[in-house]
Amino acid sequence: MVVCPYVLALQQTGDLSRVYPAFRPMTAGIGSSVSVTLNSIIIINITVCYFLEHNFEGSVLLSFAARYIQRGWIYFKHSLYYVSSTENTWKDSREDCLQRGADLVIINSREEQNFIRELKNRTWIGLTDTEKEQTWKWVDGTTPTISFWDTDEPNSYGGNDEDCGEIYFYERENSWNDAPCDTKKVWICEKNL
Ligand SMILES: [Ca+2]
Ligand SMILES: [Ca+2]
Ligand SMILES: [Ca+2]
Repeated sequence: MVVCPYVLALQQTGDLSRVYPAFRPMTAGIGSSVSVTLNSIIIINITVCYFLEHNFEGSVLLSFAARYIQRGWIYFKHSLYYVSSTENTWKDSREDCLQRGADLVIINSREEQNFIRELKNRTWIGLTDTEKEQTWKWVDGTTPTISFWDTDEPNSYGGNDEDCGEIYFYERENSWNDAPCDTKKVWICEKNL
């Protein structure tokens, strides 16, 4: 019998990096192919164990995640994240995410906010008030249940039209800023598993 003790823990915590210490989300921008390969091997092993101990659906989901991780996506708590290597407008950034089968990142919790900050980039997030000024909505049409605006933001700075959300000073937990949508920035896509 194959022993896969971490599968149980995986179910309990849903966090691969806690269950399997060798699994580390990569730091964006560094893009070490060593850690990509290592993470892929680990997640493939977990996939096999999951299949042996549990069910087909679970293992399909994990092998699906493994394919994304091989292409440089980062796993964190039931989502996969892609950090762009170039800069683009908010709209074109979103279009890129949609083409990757994802969308701009939606920040649902403090944990997710802090995970995104650790990627250490000034980035677009999936937040906009294009439809109605000062009514901020995520790209899935929901309004934020928790928000991390920086001091005095959103402010339409200098009377400019600032309708797109970004992570600006990522050193701070409250790091969101509204910025003009046609400026070019790095972006982060999120794909929920
Ligand atoms: Ca999210
Ligand atoms: Ca605005
Ligand atoms: Ca602003």
